[in-house]
Amino acid sequence: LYFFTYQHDKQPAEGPATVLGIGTAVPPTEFPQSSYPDLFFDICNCNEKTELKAKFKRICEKSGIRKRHLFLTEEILKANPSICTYMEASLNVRHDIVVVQVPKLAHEAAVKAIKEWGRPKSEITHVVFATTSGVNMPGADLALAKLLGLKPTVKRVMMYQTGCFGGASVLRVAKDLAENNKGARVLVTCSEVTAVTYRAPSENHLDGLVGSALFGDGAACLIVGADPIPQLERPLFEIQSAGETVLPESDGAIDGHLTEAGLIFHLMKDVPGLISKNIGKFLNEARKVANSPSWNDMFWAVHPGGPAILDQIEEKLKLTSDKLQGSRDILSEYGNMSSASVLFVLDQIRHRSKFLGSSTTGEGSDYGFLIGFGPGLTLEVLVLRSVPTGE
Ligand code: WCA
Repeated sequence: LYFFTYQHDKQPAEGPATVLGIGTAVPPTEFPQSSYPDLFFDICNCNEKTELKAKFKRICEKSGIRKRHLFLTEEILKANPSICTYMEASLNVRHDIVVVQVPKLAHEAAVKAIKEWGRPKSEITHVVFATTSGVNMPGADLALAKLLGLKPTVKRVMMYQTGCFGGASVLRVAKDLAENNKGARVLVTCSEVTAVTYRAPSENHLDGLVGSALFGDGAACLIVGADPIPQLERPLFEIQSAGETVLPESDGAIDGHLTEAGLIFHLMKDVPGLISKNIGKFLNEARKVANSPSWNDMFWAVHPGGPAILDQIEEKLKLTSDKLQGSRDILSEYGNMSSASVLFVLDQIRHRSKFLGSSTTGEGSDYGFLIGFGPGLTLEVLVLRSVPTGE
């Protein structure tokens, strides 16, 4: 009977979806950015490409990254040379890695999120999972549910190939699930392992160099539910609204194609310009939900896609330098972890709030944005409300 328990009576919750726990995880091997160009060109047998290596060094120096964590160690790469050979058929090798590692890293993050939430995992009713690191049937959502030992009736949503905006999409979906199903507790996960995008340097793919300098591995997990049980569940943020748009004249600015040689990314140079030029209009609509506080009266969890994007948003919206510090901290310590990044940033903001002795989990602000962007160019924005810290 347990396997077939079916929920007939669907009632909406009373309050908004709230974040009740956050956990993150990264692979153990750290790669300092300062020594990465030597290591990368060595492993890929490309040391004779001196100009390309000098360009890669320039990109690394301007990346805003101190270190990244990657599953692909020198040892694993040496054992799998097809991954390090430009455009060689290698999808099978890459998939063998990510199909196992993506749910494994998600599991590590989920255990931490569930611990913070403090409730038994049998209370999890839904799983929402996004990754751009490989595809599989059944998906990473079921693999995670099995690793955690969730009940077989848990309702799953798997979102493959969203790219970097997936971190906001999972929360938009979780919000609808939590608010439309009384008592729902949604396990929300993004997990990315760059074994699918790792690519040897080539003069024919200069935007690939940018990816090789920026991308990192990581997983983040949040528990989302409405109407927290007093004393037993502690809200960290409320999700007030969620919206999505496609930026004008942005076709092809970021795209990715899954090929025999893995996932090939294309980035136009103008991505930072396209985002900063268009973001204000959409955010102006979104901030009406929060009674239109000024930009600097809000907290900002922005996907750290690259330092130029953060710099240009900061400049365009005249944000004070502390507003994007959470995003810069995560970029510096982990690189661009695609969908997982913005969830790491939200985690960092509540930790910063504690560190700074702020009055709310939003660094002292009541309202804030969580902003994801990626292929499309798609922009996803959530308006969040922080909670008092008691400081
Ligand atoms: C370039 C480019 C370019 C600059 N093409 N050359 C999916 C799965 C995963 O597992 C992980 C991740 C993902 C998905 C991730 C994404 O979707 S990322 C998309 C968002 N990110 C970006 O678009 C990167 C934004 N760019 C930057 O942050 C900076 O431009 C950058 C760190 C790359 C460089 O810093 P800069 O702009 O301050 O410096 P420069 O001097 O303008 O650029 C350094 C070099 O990089 C220049 O070459 P050179 O020879 O003159 O030194 C630029 O031409 C080159 N460059 N962007 C190809 N898109």
